[in-house]
Amino acid sequence: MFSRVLIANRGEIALRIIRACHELGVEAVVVHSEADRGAAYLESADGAICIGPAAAGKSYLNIPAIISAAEIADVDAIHPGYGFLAENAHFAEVCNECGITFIGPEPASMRQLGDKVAARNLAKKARVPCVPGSEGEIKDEAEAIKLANKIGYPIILKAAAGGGGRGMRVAHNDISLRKAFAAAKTEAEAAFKNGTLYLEKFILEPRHVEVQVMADKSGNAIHFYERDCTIQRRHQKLIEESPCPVLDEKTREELCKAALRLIKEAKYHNAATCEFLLDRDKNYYFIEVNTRIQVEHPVSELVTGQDLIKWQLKIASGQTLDLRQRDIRHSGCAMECRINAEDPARGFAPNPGRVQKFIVPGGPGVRVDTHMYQGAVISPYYDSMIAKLIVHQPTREETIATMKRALREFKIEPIKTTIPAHIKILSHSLFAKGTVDTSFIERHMGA
Ligand code: MV4
Repeated sequence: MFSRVLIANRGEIALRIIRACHELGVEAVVVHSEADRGAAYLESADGAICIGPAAAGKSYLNIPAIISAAEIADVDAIHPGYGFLAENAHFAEVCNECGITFIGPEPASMRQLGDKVAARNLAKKARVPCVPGSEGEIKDEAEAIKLANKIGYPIILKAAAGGGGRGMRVAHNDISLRKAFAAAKTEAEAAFKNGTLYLEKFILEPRHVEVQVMADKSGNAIHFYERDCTIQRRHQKLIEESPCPVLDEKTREELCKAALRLIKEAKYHNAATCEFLLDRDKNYYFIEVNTRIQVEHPVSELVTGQDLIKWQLKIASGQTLDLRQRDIRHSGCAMECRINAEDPARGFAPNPGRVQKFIVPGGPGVRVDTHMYQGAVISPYYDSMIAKLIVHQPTREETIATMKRALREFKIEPIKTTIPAHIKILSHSLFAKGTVDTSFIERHMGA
């Protein structure tokens, strides 16, 4: 195991990684920006190094500054958390070249899966169902129109370098496809410096279901079941849960095994999430792989009793995943509500400022992952997520009841948060039935 790890992240995930390090007897040094100077979570670390100004480009995305901090702190490894540099293959490469282990996959795996066209081809090779669509890149409008007429409208154009909903365009006929193609290409070139597009049939009213996977360097790969992340707003997940409330046992097992085939085909190591769309007939289609630990990983930790961050550290240090798939049992239901400092009355605009009151819920079945406290200042420079409220209970009904109770216990003032929105969603009969799709927020949560 490593002696000392540098955490190239901030906030709740930095604290989550510090805790995992300490449970493994590893020292944790954390980098921070000028805006995060004095933050409480830094006190839990064994060292804190300021790497630059508040703007992420000058601090949390500043590779030379982070590598310098790693050299000064004399760490063995760097954990990138999620966001920032977590899926930056160049950063992983620089770490490895400096003799510092990047806690995550090899740069080549990250590059391959970061290219959604390559990931799709890999999935097909592993006999993982993909959405009907193009074989590879769609070069021009004529090719797009030809294929769209073959598979049938509506279709969706996606950027090969995209993901998470950026650079996507839906088209319902030849005319809208021409416009969509030009717009998607321009957007992809501007956002990713890569205008490569591919085409898929547009799945109507899908659910978003993802499988948590972990693979070691000796060829062992294990899944930690699925998470349903259907409750989203503008591609921002709001609520995640496990199990997916509409999956039957047989489809669940098939889906999880498909994810494992893909990860093995990619010769992938460390934590990954395979994303799928689930249509109304319960068909699942692979869409993309995330090569990082995700925000919602605690949901899978609670239903399996495993510590995924500790597994990341163990695998990166060369240890084997000495677990058998049958040892990973799924128990009960877990759900996570993302508490964001946003004002629902202002279209969920970020709502930074000083937290005067911060009363955290607790009691049976409740986990709160946060770096916030009374008197803390929420910076306008970073993501607005300030806490994750995660509940685990035997049944979905009990989980929802505990979550509502915990949401009401959670007092954050005077900052506006997503807590009232969560109470509203959890009180909706469609959510209780579990028969929502990805348009739920837009359709049922208006004003
Ligand atoms: C799709 C789709 C329908 N058909 N692909 C959005 C995020 C990105 N990971 C993939 N996304 C979608 N891809 C096909 N072929 C619909 C979405 C989508 C969506 C997916 C999951 C959760 C919320 C969503 C909201 C809008 C669109």
